[in-house]
Amino acid sequence: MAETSGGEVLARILQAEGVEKVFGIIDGTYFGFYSALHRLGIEIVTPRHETSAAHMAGAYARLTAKLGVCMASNGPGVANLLPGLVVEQAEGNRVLAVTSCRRPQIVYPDRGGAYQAFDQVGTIKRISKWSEAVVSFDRVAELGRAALRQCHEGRPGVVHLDVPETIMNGKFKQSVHTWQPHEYRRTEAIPPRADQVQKAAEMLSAATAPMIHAGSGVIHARAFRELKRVADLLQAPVTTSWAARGVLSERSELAVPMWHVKLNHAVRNDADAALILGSRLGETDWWGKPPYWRPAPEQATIQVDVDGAILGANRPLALAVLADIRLFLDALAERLESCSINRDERRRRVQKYRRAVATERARLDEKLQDLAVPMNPAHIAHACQHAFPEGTVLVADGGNTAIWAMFFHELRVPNTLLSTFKFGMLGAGVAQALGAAVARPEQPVCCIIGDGAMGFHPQEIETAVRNGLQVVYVVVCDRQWGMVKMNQQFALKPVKTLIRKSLGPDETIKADLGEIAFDRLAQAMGAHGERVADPRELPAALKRALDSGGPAVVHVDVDPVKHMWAPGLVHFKDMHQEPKGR
Ligand SMILES: Cc1ncc(C[n+]2csc(CCOP(=O)(O)OP(=O)(O)O)c2C)c(N)n1
Ligand SMILES: [Mg+2]
Repeated sequence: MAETSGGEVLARILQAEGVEKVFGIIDGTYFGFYSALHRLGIEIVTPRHETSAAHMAGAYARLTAKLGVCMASNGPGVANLLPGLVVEQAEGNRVLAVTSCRRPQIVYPDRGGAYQAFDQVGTIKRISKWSEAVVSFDRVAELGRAALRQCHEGRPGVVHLDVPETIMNGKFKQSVHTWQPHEYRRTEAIPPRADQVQKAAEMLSAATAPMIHAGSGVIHARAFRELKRVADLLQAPVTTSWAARGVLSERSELAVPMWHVKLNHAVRNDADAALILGSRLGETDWWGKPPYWRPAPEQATIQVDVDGAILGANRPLALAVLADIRLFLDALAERLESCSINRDERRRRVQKYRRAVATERARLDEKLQDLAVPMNPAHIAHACQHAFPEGTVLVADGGNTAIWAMFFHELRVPNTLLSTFKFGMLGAGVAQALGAAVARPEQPVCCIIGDGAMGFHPQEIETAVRNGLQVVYVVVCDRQWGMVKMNQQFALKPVKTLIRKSLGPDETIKADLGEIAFDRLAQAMGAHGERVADPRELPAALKRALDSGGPAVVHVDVDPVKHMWAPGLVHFKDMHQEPKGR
């Protein structure tokens, strides 16, 4: 009988699942696993820090709708993986982490004094959907299947399987039959019940002013076309969670862009019926509460989600639907075709919203007239939008940098935005951009990132070079922790901050950073580097970066005071309080 290793058994399960890429750093303790991946033609994409592997897997999963797989080795490798797992769980990306651990005789339970060992499962259990350890070769396949079942149930997030080195690498005289996914997990999307679709259609047709709020669930369900069809049939305005921006192109008459925060509040208060799709109505959705939303008794709320634990968690519902969002919207559209709906009346209301968007846009765009050097940060996302092809994935990272990017970028194509909207993790964007480039190799990726954020993981520029990933990092350099400095100035001397716009260098606490010449850092790693401070020169610098055909870094010097006064900060501050309404 042929011999096989635990690592090989797992690799075969991943192969049956259609996994094509695994992100992680190699180590002897799971040679049996990654050498089997390699043999089976599954590519191992190797960053320079394990947390990057988690973000690459998460970004890849979100953009492709496939499973994102990362791996890390026992002790330090897993310790480095942890922050990435925390973030990917928060963002709700479908990630499977496979790790090695020391032999079970010394770690389960911990004997004390074992080398490169800590309670990996105990730790990851607290920060993920599911985490288990394999304790004998006989259970590798069964637990591998259990992990994959968990990956595909409920809200997407992180699932973890810990496998001892002795099982990963050991040779066992046992033939293991690999099951096909449909033999051990649900592979069909959950269909909605006809009576619920009917009820939803009645409620939404009868309403005077229905609205739709879309969360990341719409991205995971790939329901972009269906969402557009239902919104058109209902003539309902569509707001989104921050993470789901662009699920309906922001060029659509019905889209309510996230940067017009006051309009989002107005739409949510005007509506007498709300269809909530794949969103938890979390803090960045203002918890679905007044005064940001109309009180629930006056707004019939329908919530659709694949995860029953989310339904009605933050807002009382008129109808709770456990179903796949795409199948639900498809069935709803069929129903709505035969409903009588006063679309003219609704259209008038929506046009009013569109006019409000245009007015606010014109007000914001006044900043683009400012041609002072170093530049006003408003230029950056605006120039990137023009320089990169339509449909380019934008990754936004940093404090005020991400806010500026959100206010000056229009989401025209669904699922082309990545950030850490739920966790605000500085530096995660560096690797998210790499994962995006692996997911969409035919396009460049644009990553607009703060100088503080980029400083967490600049070594990954070399990962882009080595793997031929065309990421253009546009590093916004104000030489400060801009967002926090602004906050701090108001805490220290609010009146002086308002009058002078900023405090002197000795009046703030540890808010300034030294300079890193990111263009030269890029060149040192074999990437293209540019540096620009004049807004008139930014388009040409971006074009040269793109024309280089490979990874590039554009170091952009911005006016540090203007940069601190990012738009919309007051809303961001408000959001940190519990809404007053009930
Ligand atoms: C990993 C991490 N550490 C700390 C913070 C707290 N924090 C939020 S914004 C910010 C400053 C960001 O500086 P930078 O990336 O340069 O962006 P800027 O605000 O200057 O545009 C900090 C420290 C965080 N969000 N993430
Ligand atoms: Mg900064």
